[in-house]
Amino acid sequence: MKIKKYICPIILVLVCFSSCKEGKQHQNITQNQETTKHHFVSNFNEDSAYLFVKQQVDFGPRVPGTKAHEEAAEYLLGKLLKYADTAIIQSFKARVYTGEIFDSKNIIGVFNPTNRKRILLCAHWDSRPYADHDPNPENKFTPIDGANDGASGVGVILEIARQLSILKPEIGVDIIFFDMEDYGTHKSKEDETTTGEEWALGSQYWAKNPHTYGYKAFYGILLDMVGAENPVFLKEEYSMHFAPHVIENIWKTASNLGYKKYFPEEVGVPINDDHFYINYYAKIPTVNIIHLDTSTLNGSFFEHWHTVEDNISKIDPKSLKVVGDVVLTVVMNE
Ligand code: AHN
Ligand code: ZN
Repeated sequence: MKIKKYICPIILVLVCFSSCKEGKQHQNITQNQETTKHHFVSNFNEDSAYLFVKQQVDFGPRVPGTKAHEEAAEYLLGKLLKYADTAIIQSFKARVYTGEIFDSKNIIGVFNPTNRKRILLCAHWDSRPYADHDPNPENKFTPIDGANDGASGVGVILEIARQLSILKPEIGVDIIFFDMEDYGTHKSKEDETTTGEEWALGSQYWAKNPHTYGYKAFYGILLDMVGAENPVFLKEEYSMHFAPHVIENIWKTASNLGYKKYFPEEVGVPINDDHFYINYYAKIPTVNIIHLDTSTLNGSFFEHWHTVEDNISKIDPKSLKVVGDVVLTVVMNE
């Protein structure tokens, strides 16, 4: 009896091994083809993405006109030169709401420059010069680290760039790190002349003067504040207006990956952010993946938005992984 018990499964395995060998091999090939086409498995590394966020924050607040801003630009260009096929800096002068003019830099990396099918991935790399939403009045003119507001999106995209340098897909991918997103009017200085166009100066410049003449992409994805603990990404309203098909693709991918809790089927408020100008001037359908949790106290953005608390301690590698997996999978499934 004892012997029978052991022999039976072995015989079964042997019989199956010889008789099903051909069929099984065939099945494997079909599965592999499907794997590369529709079931890409993301190896996005959250520790690597976290390090990319920390390295930016370690320069200090990346406020235009400061040494930290200059050093961070060098760092970001170096990373894109390493991972992409080419990388360039688009220099421009930006006039902010105070009338001051700053030398500014959009930092751009290009994968597969000759492919006409392209996707644009972007985030802003500057950090806000003032914590004007800080509850402590003493902090209201203190520059912020912008670990979440700025560095998180850039960190996720740098890790995607590193993954693409390994995966080498055929699709064209352009990465743009926009400067001068966050130099908008200080809360205490808003008046009837404030329009909202004081923000997102880097994307406004690029959308009117793209780095290549007549630049087009199939669609764009902007990341903004993607690194806080337990983020909720609602379907931001401008994104729904300009690029509903991109939203549906991203939210479906997130659901397939088991990330529905972070990407619920819910529409959020419109946000005046870089993607608006890419849609409006460059006419590239672009969505904003932005932490918009209507259940939080301050209405929509993440809790420590434009406060001195937006530092590295608020970054959760798990959140970087969620967003990185989703965006990398969307790109690789194209
Ligand atoms: C305003 O609320 C004016 N802009 C939101 C865009 C933004 C600022 N994202 C990060 N910082
Ligand atoms: Zn901001």
